[in-house]
Amino acid sequence: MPNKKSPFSALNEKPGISPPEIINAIAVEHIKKFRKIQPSSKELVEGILAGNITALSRAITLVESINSAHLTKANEVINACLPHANKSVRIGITGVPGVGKSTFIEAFGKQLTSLGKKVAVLAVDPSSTISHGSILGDKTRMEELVKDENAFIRPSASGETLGGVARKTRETITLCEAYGFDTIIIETVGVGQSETAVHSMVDFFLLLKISGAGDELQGIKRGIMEMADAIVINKADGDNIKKANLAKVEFNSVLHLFTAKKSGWVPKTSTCSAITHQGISAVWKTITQFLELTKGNNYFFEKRKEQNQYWMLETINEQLKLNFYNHTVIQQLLDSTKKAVQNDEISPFAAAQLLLETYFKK
Ligand SMILES: Nc1nc2c(ncn2[C@@H]2O[C@H](COP(=O)(O)OP(=O)(O)OP(=O)(O)O)[C@@H](O)[C@H]2O)c(=O)[nH]1
Ligand SMILES: [Mg+2]
Repeated sequence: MPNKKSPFSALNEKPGISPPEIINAIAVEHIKKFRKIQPSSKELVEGILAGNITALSRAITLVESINSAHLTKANEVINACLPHANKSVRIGITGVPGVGKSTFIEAFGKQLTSLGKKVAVLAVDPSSTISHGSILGDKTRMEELVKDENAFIRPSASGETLGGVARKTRETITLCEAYGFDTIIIETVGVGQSETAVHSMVDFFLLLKISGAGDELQGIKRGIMEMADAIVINKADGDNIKKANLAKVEFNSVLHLFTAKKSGWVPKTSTCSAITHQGISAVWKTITQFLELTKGNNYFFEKRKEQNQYWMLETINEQLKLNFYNHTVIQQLLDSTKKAVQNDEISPFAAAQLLLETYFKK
Protein backbone atom coordinates (compact mmCIF):
# COMPACT_ATOMS: atom_id res chain seq x y z
CA MET A 1 0.00 0.00 0.00
CA PRO A 2 1.44 3.40 -0.89
CA ASN A 3 2.31 5.63 2.04
CA LYS A 4 0.27 8.78 1.69
CA LYS A 5 1.55 10.40 4.92
CA SER A 6 4.99 11.58 3.91
CA PRO A 7 6.56 12.08 0.47
CA PHE A 8 9.97 11.41 2.10
CA SER A 9 9.11 7.92 3.31
CA ALA A 10 11.30 5.17 2.04
CA LEU A 11 8.17 3.41 0.90
CA ASN A 12 7.57 6.01 -1.78
CA GLU A 13 8.96 4.91 -5.11
CA LYS A 14 10.81 7.46 -7.17
CA PRO A 15 9.77 7.85 -10.80
CA GLY A 16 11.55 5.34 -13.03
CA ILE A 17 14.78 6.27 -14.76
CA SER A 18 15.34 4.98 -18.25
CA PRO A 19 18.66 3.16 -18.67
CA PRO A 20 21.43 5.45 -19.87
CA GLU A 21 22.49 5.15 -23.52
CA ILE A 22 25.97 4.09 -22.47
CA ILE A 23 24.80 0.60 -21.54
CA ASN A 24 23.80 -0.16 -25.11
CA ALA A 25 27.02 1.31 -26.41
CA ILE A 26 28.99 -1.03 -24.14
CA ALA A 27 26.96 -3.99 -25.35
CA VAL A 28 27.65 -3.03 -28.95
CA GLU A 29 31.36 -2.79 -28.25
CA HIS A 30 31.25 -6.17 -26.60
CA ILE A 31 29.61 -7.77 -29.61
CA LYS A 32 32.15 -6.13 -31.90
CA LYS A 33 35.00 -7.48 -29.80
CA PHE A 34 33.51 -10.93 -29.86
CA ARG A 35 33.30 -10.74 -33.64
CA LYS A 36 36.98 -9.83 -33.73
CA ILE A 37 37.71 -13.07 -31.85
CA GLN A 38 36.12 -14.93 -34.75
CA PRO A 39 37.67 -13.35 -37.84
CA SER A 40 36.21 -14.20 -41.22
CA SER A 41 38.08 -16.52 -43.58
CA LYS A 42 38.98 -13.49 -45.70
CA GLU A 43 40.45 -11.70 -42.69
CA LEU A 44 42.42 -14.80 -41.78
CA VAL A 45 43.85 -15.16 -45.28
CA GLU A 46 44.77 -11.46 -45.42
CA GLY A 47 46.42 -11.80 -42.01
CA ILE A 48 48.41 -14.87 -43.01
CA LEU A 49 49.62 -13.29 -46.24
CA ALA A 50 50.56 -10.11 -44.37
CA GLY A 51 52.71 -12.13 -41.97
CA ASN A 52 50.43 -11.92 -38.95
CA ILE A 53 51.37 -14.85 -36.70
CA THR A 54 48.12 -14.66 -34.69
CA ALA A 55 46.14 -15.10 -37.91
CA LEU A 56 48.27 -18.13 -38.77
CA SER A 57 47.75 -19.69 -35.33
CA ARG A 58 44.01 -19.07 -35.53
CA ALA A 59 43.76 -20.59 -38.99
CA ILE A 60 45.62 -23.68 -37.76
CA THR A 61 43.22 -23.96 -34.83
CA LEU A 62 40.38 -23.82 -37.34
CA VAL A 63 41.96 -26.60 -39.40
CA GLU A 64 42.28 -28.70 -36.26
CA SER A 65 38.67 -28.16 -35.19
CA ILE A 66 36.15 -30.98 -35.51
CA ASN A 67 33.20 -28.59 -35.81
CA SER A 68 31.68 -28.92 -39.30
CA ALA A 69 31.11 -25.15 -39.68
CA HIS A 70 34.80 -24.68 -38.94
CA LEU A 71 35.68 -27.28 -41.55
CA THR A 72 33.99 -25.24 -44.29
CA LYS A 73 35.74 -22.08 -43.14
CA ALA A 74 39.09 -23.91 -42.87
CA ASN A 75 38.70 -25.17 -46.44
CA GLU A 76 38.06 -21.60 -47.65
CA VAL A 77 41.22 -20.40 -45.94
CA ILE A 78 43.32 -23.28 -47.29
CA ASN A 79 42.05 -22.81 -50.84
CA ALA A 80 42.84 -19.11 -50.75
CA CYS A 81 46.31 -19.86 -49.38
CA LEU A 82 47.15 -22.54 -51.95
CA PRO A 83 48.39 -20.18 -54.70
CA HIS A 84 50.83 -18.71 -52.18
CA ALA A 85 52.06 -22.04 -50.84
CA ASN A 86 54.39 -24.68 -52.26
CA LYS A 87 57.54 -22.55 -52.17
CA SER A 88 59.39 -24.40 -49.48
CA VAL A 89 61.38 -27.45 -48.62
CA ARG A 90 59.58 -29.96 -46.43
CA ILE A 91 61.74 -32.15 -44.24
CA GLY A 92 60.47 -35.14 -42.25
CA ILE A 93 62.41 -36.27 -39.19
CA THR A 94 61.76 -39.56 -37.49
CA GLY A 95 63.45 -41.72 -34.87
CA VAL A 96 62.56 -43.75 -31.81
CA PRO A 97 61.75 -41.93 -28.55
CA GLY A 98 64.85 -40.55 -26.89
CA VAL A 99 67.02 -40.58 -30.03
CA GLY A 100 67.23 -36.79 -29.77
CA LYS A 101 64.75 -35.55 -32.38
CA SER A 102 63.72 -32.45 -30.44
CA THR A 103 67.30 -31.58 -29.47
CA PHE A 104 68.36 -32.12 -33.08
CA ILE A 105 65.57 -29.89 -34.40
CA GLU A 106 66.59 -27.16 -31.95
CA ALA A 107 70.20 -27.23 -33.24
CA PHE A 108 69.23 -27.73 -36.89
CA GLY A 109 66.51 -25.08 -36.76
CA LYS A 110 68.89 -22.51 -35.26
CA GLN A 111 71.41 -23.35 -37.97
CA LEU A 112 68.75 -22.68 -40.61
CA THR A 113 67.55 -19.39 -39.13
CA SER A 114 71.18 -18.26 -38.93
CA LEU A 115 71.24 -18.78 -42.71
CA GLY A 116 68.25 -16.42 -42.98
CA LYS A 117 65.64 -19.15 -43.34
CA LYS A 118 62.17 -19.06 -41.86
CA VAL A 119 61.46 -22.35 -40.16
CA ALA A 120 58.16 -23.93 -39.11
CA VAL A 121 58.29 -27.03 -36.94
CA LEU A 122 55.19 -29.23 -36.97
CA ALA A 123 54.55 -32.72 -35.70
CA VAL A 124 52.54 -35.82 -36.42
CA ASP A 125 51.99 -37.63 -33.19
CA PRO A 126 49.09 -40.09 -33.19
CA SER A 127 49.57 -40.69 -29.47
CA SER A 128 48.77 -37.06 -28.72
CA THR A 129 45.06 -37.87 -28.37
CA ILE A 130 45.88 -39.79 -25.22
CA SER A 131 48.81 -37.80 -23.90
CA HIS A 132 47.60 -34.42 -25.22
CA GLY A 133 50.65 -33.82 -27.32
CA SER A 134 53.74 -35.62 -26.15
CA ILE A 135 55.79 -34.54 -29.14
CA LEU A 136 56.83 -30.93 -28.86
CA GLY A 137 54.31 -30.56 -26.06
CA ASP A 138 56.68 -29.04 -23.58
CA LYS A 139 59.02 -27.32 -26.05
CA THR A 140 61.69 -27.59 -23.37
CA ARG A 141 64.20 -29.10 -25.77
CA MET A 142 63.70 -26.18 -28.13
CA GLU A 143 64.23 -23.29 -25.77
CA GLU A 144 66.31 -21.27 -28.22
CA LEU A 145 64.19 -22.00 -31.26
CA VAL A 146 61.00 -21.05 -29.41
CA LYS A 147 62.46 -17.57 -28.84
CA ASP A 148 63.64 -17.19 -32.45
CA GLU A 149 61.40 -14.79 -34.35
CA ASN A 150 62.09 -16.64 -37.59
CA ALA A 151 60.86 -19.92 -36.17
CA PHE A 152 57.36 -21.19 -35.44
CA ILE A 153 56.74 -24.32 -33.41
CA ARG A 154 53.34 -25.97 -33.35
CA PRO A 155 52.62 -29.15 -31.40
CA SER A 156 50.89 -32.05 -33.07
CA ALA A 157 47.19 -31.83 -33.75
CA SER A 158 45.14 -34.36 -31.89
CA GLY A 159 42.56 -36.60 -33.45
CA GLU A 160 40.92 -39.95 -33.24
CA THR A 161 42.90 -41.45 -36.07
CA LEU A 162 46.39 -41.10 -37.48
CA GLY A 163 44.76 -40.20 -40.81
CA GLY A 164 42.96 -37.29 -39.19
CA VAL A 165 46.07 -36.03 -37.40
CA ALA A 166 48.14 -36.34 -40.57
CA ARG A 167 45.58 -34.50 -42.72
CA LYS A 168 45.56 -31.59 -40.30
CA THR A 169 49.36 -31.38 -40.40
CA ARG A 170 49.28 -31.58 -44.19
CA GLU A 171 46.92 -28.60 -44.31
CA THR A 172 48.95 -26.71 -41.73
CA ILE A 173 51.93 -26.98 -44.10
CA THR A 174 49.95 -25.03 -46.71
CA LEU A 175 49.11 -22.30 -44.21
CA CYS A 176 52.72 -22.03 -42.98
CA GLU A 177 54.02 -21.80 -46.54
CA ALA A 178 51.51 -19.09 -47.44
CA TYR A 179 52.67 -17.17 -44.38
CA GLY A 180 56.22 -17.31 -45.72
CA PHE A 181 57.98 -20.15 -43.95
CA ASP A 182 60.47 -21.58 -46.45
CA THR A 183 61.57 -24.60 -44.44
CA ILE A 184 59.01 -26.90 -42.88
CA ILE A 185 60.24 -29.55 -40.46
CA ILE A 186 57.86 -32.32 -39.47
CA GLU A 187 58.76 -34.45 -36.51
CA THR A 188 57.25 -37.84 -35.93
CA VAL A 189 58.00 -40.62 -33.56
CA GLY A 190 59.44 -43.75 -35.17
CA VAL A 191 57.02 -46.26 -33.79
CA GLY A 192 54.12 -47.35 -35.95
CA GLN A 193 52.54 -45.98 -39.07
CA SER A 194 53.13 -42.27 -38.62
CA GLU A 195 56.40 -42.33 -40.59
CA THR A 196 54.54 -43.44 -43.70
CA ALA A 197 52.10 -40.56 -43.29
CA VAL A 198 54.93 -38.07 -42.82
CA HIS A 199 56.92 -39.55 -45.70
CA SER A 200 53.94 -38.83 -47.95
CA MET A 201 53.99 -35.11 -47.13
CA VAL A 202 57.69 -34.27 -47.25
CA ASP A 203 60.40 -33.85 -49.89
CA PHE A 204 63.24 -35.18 -47.77
CA PHE A 205 62.99 -37.87 -45.14
CA LEU A 206 65.61 -38.07 -42.40
CA LEU A 207 65.97 -41.00 -40.04
CA LEU A 208 67.71 -40.20 -36.79
CA LYS A 209 69.51 -43.09 -35.09
CA ILE A 210 71.89 -43.65 -32.23
CA SER A 211 74.61 -46.23 -31.99
CA GLY A 212 73.56 -48.89 -29.53
CA ALA A 213 75.21 -51.84 -27.85
CA GLY A 214 75.10 -55.10 -29.77
CA ASP A 215 73.91 -55.61 -33.29
CA GLU A 216 73.20 -52.24 -34.89
CA LEU A 217 70.64 -53.63 -37.22
CA GLN A 218 68.45 -55.34 -34.68
CA GLY A 219 64.95 -54.00 -34.45
CA ILE A 220 65.20 -51.57 -37.32
CA LYS A 221 62.17 -51.61 -39.50
CA ARG A 222 63.37 -52.20 -43.01
CA GLY A 223 60.50 -50.13 -44.43
CA ILE A 224 61.58 -47.01 -42.56
CA MET A 225 65.18 -47.39 -43.67
CA GLU A 226 64.05 -47.78 -47.24
CA MET A 227 62.11 -44.53 -47.03
CA ALA A 228 65.06 -42.58 -45.63
CA ASP A 229 67.00 -40.11 -47.78
CA ALA A 230 69.55 -39.79 -45.01
CA ILE A 231 70.38 -41.69 -41.86
CA VAL A 232 72.02 -39.49 -39.27
CA ILE A 233 73.55 -41.08 -36.19
CA ASN A 234 73.05 -38.65 -33.33
CA LYS A 235 74.86 -38.37 -30.00
CA ALA A 236 78.25 -38.68 -31.68
CA ASP A 237 80.00 -36.96 -28.80
CA GLY A 238 82.31 -37.93 -25.93
CA ASP A 239 82.91 -41.66 -25.65
CA ASN A 240 80.26 -42.27 -28.26
CA ILE A 241 82.14 -40.90 -31.29
CA LYS A 242 83.84 -44.16 -32.18
CA LYS A 243 80.68 -46.23 -31.87
CA ALA A 244 78.75 -43.70 -33.91
CA ASN A 245 81.30 -43.90 -36.71
CA LEU A 246 81.08 -47.68 -36.71
CA ALA A 247 77.30 -47.51 -36.84
CA LYS A 248 77.56 -45.14 -39.79
CA VAL A 249 79.63 -47.65 -41.77
CA GLU A 250 77.20 -50.42 -40.91
CA PHE A 251 74.10 -48.44 -41.94
CA ASN A 252 75.81 -47.39 -45.10
CA SER A 253 76.42 -50.96 -46.17
CA VAL A 254 72.78 -51.85 -45.47
CA LEU A 255 71.51 -48.90 -47.49
CA HIS A 256 73.40 -50.19 -50.48
CA LEU A 257 71.38 -53.39 -50.39
CA PHE A 258 68.17 -51.55 -51.17
CA THR A 259 66.96 -50.94 -54.70
CA ALA A 260 67.92 -47.60 -56.21
CA LYS A 261 65.54 -44.74 -55.52
CA LYS A 262 63.28 -43.30 -58.22
CA SER A 263 64.73 -39.89 -57.40
CA GLY A 264 68.20 -40.99 -58.49
CA TRP A 265 69.38 -39.97 -55.04
CA VAL A 266 71.75 -42.22 -53.14
CA PRO A 267 70.86 -42.03 -49.43
CA LYS A 268 73.59 -40.64 -47.22
CA THR A 269 74.71 -41.62 -43.75
CA SER A 270 76.46 -39.29 -41.35
CA THR A 271 77.01 -38.67 -37.66
CA CYS A 272 76.14 -35.63 -35.59
CA SER A 273 75.76 -34.36 -32.08
CA ALA A 274 72.72 -32.24 -31.37
CA ILE A 275 74.51 -31.08 -28.24
CA THR A 276 77.96 -30.11 -29.56
CA HIS A 277 76.49 -29.25 -33.02
CA GLN A 278 79.08 -31.39 -34.78
CA GLY A 279 77.71 -32.53 -38.14
CA ILE A 280 74.58 -30.35 -38.03
CA SER A 281 75.51 -28.03 -40.88
CA ALA A 282 76.52 -31.08 -42.95
CA VAL A 283 72.91 -32.28 -42.79
CA TRP A 284 71.72 -29.08 -44.44
CA LYS A 285 74.43 -29.47 -47.06
CA THR A 286 73.15 -32.97 -47.85
CA ILE A 287 69.61 -31.63 -48.20
CA THR A 288 70.83 -28.88 -50.53
CA GLN A 289 72.50 -31.50 -52.73
CA PHE A 290 69.31 -33.55 -52.72
CA LEU A 291 67.26 -30.52 -53.79
CA GLU A 292 69.70 -29.68 -56.55
CA LEU A 293 69.52 -33.20 -57.96
CA THR A 294 65.76 -33.74 -57.65
CA LYS A 295 64.79 -30.29 -58.90
CA GLY A 296 67.17 -30.79 -61.80
CA ASN A 297 65.63 -34.10 -62.82
CA ASN A 298 62.08 -32.91 -62.01
CA TYR A 299 61.51 -35.65 -59.44
CA PHE A 300 60.87 -33.02 -56.74
CA PHE A 301 57.89 -31.55 -58.59
CA GLU A 302 56.50 -34.88 -59.78
CA LYS A 303 56.57 -36.24 -56.25
CA ARG A 304 54.65 -33.26 -54.91
CA LYS A 305 51.97 -33.79 -57.55
CA GLU A 306 51.72 -37.46 -56.60
CA GLN A 307 51.52 -36.51 -52.94
CA ASN A 308 48.63 -34.15 -53.66
CA GLN A 309 46.70 -36.95 -55.32
CA TYR A 310 47.51 -39.25 -52.43
CA TRP A 311 46.14 -36.70 -49.94
CA MET A 312 42.95 -36.28 -51.93
CA LEU A 313 42.30 -40.03 -51.79
CA GLU A 314 43.34 -40.22 -48.15
CA THR A 315 40.89 -37.46 -47.26
CA ILE A 316 38.08 -39.27 -49.05
CA ASN A 317 38.92 -42.51 -47.21
CA GLU A 318 39.07 -40.70 -43.91
CA GLN A 319 35.82 -38.82 -44.45
CA LEU A 320 33.91 -41.91 -45.59
CA LYS A 321 35.10 -43.80 -42.56
CA LEU A 322 34.11 -40.98 -40.22
CA ASN A 323 30.68 -40.59 -41.79
CA PHE A 324 30.10 -44.32 -41.60
CA TYR A 325 30.97 -44.70 -37.93
CA ASN A 326 29.19 -41.49 -36.93
CA HIS A 327 25.95 -42.45 -38.65
CA THR A 328 23.19 -42.97 -36.08
CA VAL A 329 21.83 -46.20 -37.63
CA ILE A 330 25.32 -47.70 -37.81
CA GLN A 331 26.01 -46.66 -34.24
CA GLN A 332 22.82 -48.44 -33.15
CA LEU A 333 23.64 -51.60 -35.09
CA LEU A 334 27.39 -51.85 -34.58
CA ASP A 335 27.47 -53.28 -31.05
CA SER A 336 24.86 -55.97 -31.65
CA THR A 337 26.49 -56.94 -34.96
CA LYS A 338 29.89 -57.18 -33.26
CA LYS A 339 28.37 -59.52 -30.67
CA ALA A 340 26.75 -61.62 -33.39
CA VAL A 341 30.16 -61.97 -35.09
CA GLN A 342 31.78 -62.90 -31.78
CA ASN A 343 29.16 -65.61 -31.18
CA ASP A 344 29.61 -67.01 -34.71
CA GLU A 345 26.02 -66.14 -35.57
CA ILE A 346 27.14 -64.36 -38.71
CA SER A 347 30.44 -64.31 -40.61
CA PRO A 348 32.58 -61.15 -40.32
CA PHE A 349 32.27 -60.57 -44.06
CA ALA A 350 28.51 -60.98 -44.18
CA ALA A 351 28.22 -58.69 -41.15
CA ALA A 352 30.38 -56.03 -42.78
CA GLN A 353 28.33 -56.32 -45.97
CA LEU A 354 25.11 -55.93 -44.02
CA LEU A 355 26.30 -52.79 -42.26
CA LEU A 356 27.64 -51.26 -45.45
CA GLU A 357 24.40 -51.96 -47.30
CA THR A 358 22.42 -50.40 -44.45
CA TYR A 359 24.68 -47.34 -44.58
CA PHE A 360 24.46 -46.83 -48.32
CA LYS A 361 20.66 -47.33 -48.31
CA LYS A 362 20.19 -44.59 -45.70
N1 LIG B 1 75.04 -36.82 -25.49
C1 LIG B 1 74.03 -36.42 -26.24
N2 LIG B 1 72.77 -36.43 -25.75
C2 LIG B 1 71.77 -36.02 -26.54
C3 LIG B 1 71.99 -35.59 -27.87
N3 LIG B 1 70.80 -35.25 -28.42
C4 LIG B 1 69.87 -35.47 -27.47
N4 LIG B 1 70.44 -35.93 -26.33
C5 LIG B 1 69.75 -36.26 -25.07
O1 LIG B 1 68.87 -37.35 -25.30
C6 LIG B 1 67.67 -37.19 -24.53
C7 LIG B 1 66.44 -37.27 -25.44
O2 LIG B 1 66.44 -36.14 -26.32
P1 LIG B 1 65.13 -35.61 -27.04
O3 LIG B 1 65.58 -34.53 -27.95
O4 LIG B 1 64.07 -35.29 -26.05
O5 LIG B 1 64.69 -36.90 -27.84
P2 LIG B 1 63.39 -37.14 -28.74
O6 LIG B 1 63.79 -38.07 -29.82
O7 LIG B 1 62.80 -35.86 -29.13
O8 LIG B 1 62.44 -37.89 -27.74
P3 LIG B 1 60.84 -38.05 -27.80
O9 LIG B 1 60.27 -36.67 -27.97
O10 LIG B 1 60.51 -38.66 -26.48
O11 LIG B 1 60.52 -38.95 -28.94
C8 LIG B 1 67.82 -35.88 -23.79
O12 LIG B 1 68.26 -36.13 -22.50
C9 LIG B 1 68.88 -35.13 -24.60
O13 LIG B 1 69.60 -34.23 -23.81
C10 LIG B 1 73.33 -35.58 -28.36
O14 LIG B 1 73.64 -35.22 -29.50
N5 LIG B 1 74.30 -36.01 -27.49
MG1 LIG C 1 60.86 -34.98 -28.79
